[in-house]
Amino acid sequence: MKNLFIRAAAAWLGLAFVLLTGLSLAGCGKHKKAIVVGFAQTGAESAWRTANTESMKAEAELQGIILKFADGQSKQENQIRAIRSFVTQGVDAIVLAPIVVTGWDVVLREAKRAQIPVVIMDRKIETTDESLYVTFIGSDFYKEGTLVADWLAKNAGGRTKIVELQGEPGSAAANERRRAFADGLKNHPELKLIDSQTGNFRRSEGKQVMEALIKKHGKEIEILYAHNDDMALGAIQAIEEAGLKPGKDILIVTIDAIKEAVQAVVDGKINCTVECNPLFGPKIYSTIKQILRKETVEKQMYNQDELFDSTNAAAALPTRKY
Ligand code: GYE
Repeated sequence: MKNLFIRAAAAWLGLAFVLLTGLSLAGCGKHKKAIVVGFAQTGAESAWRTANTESMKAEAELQGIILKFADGQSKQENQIRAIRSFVTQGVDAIVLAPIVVTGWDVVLREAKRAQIPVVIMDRKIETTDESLYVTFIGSDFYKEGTLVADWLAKNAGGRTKIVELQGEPGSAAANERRRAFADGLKNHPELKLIDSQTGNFRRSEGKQVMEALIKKHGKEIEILYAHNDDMALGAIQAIEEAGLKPGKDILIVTIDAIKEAVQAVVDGKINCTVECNPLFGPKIYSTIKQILRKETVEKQMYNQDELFDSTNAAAALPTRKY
């Protein structure tokens, strides 16, 4: 009797043990530690940027990634401070959208020493040590500038005098879009850049600077090349307020292809906008997961972009996502 009781108790204990370990193992699987990513964003200077931030936040949520988001408010020192704090917090990976190309080596070395992988996104950096980041993911800005110049060469229709609204000085986006356009014009000596000023990728500054350019050059301006849609849309206000017709009196070519700009192409106020897709949160996180699994990834990954003008803007408009 006593024996039987001991055996039954032992059997129960054994069963309980198996159940408990099974449960806790299953629990481990379910509550696998979430990946923590620190993201140093430039700021919120444009519609492109807002769409990019939204893509990074929404996708993190979808994938169960904990995103620590730092808005740099258009200042490099804020971004540097954010990276330092990510290092102190011991995040699993850091994503940096560098506002300017230079000045990152010191802080990136701190991340490297802490063995935190860094993904550079959107804009490139210049560094003497390429091992300070794992990969770059973003658009090919040089190609974008080339597409604009080529489009103009074919469609300027006898117009020759160009003014340029540049993006943030020192940013990869402004540098490359400017350089590619200038290179493109070399093959078309009839096209002439008569002035070039920064509008910092912002709509209000695009308007102000265009006002000043119209005051300075008057009717001489035949073409406007803006490094992004926000500045082009600001400039359109200035052009209309000066009693001129955007898209007709002044041809307008720009970059980003935000929905509002594609609409302006349909309305005939912008003549061409080259896409720069900001919706690459999914690509960023899938790459981070590969890196954390110790897989090798390519050093540069470019997003696919296309061009919109009067031939395809109307068809594209309903499915534009940003
Ligand atoms: O074109 C502009 C934004 O770096 C690609 O920055 C980005 C640029 C984009 O403010 O609208």
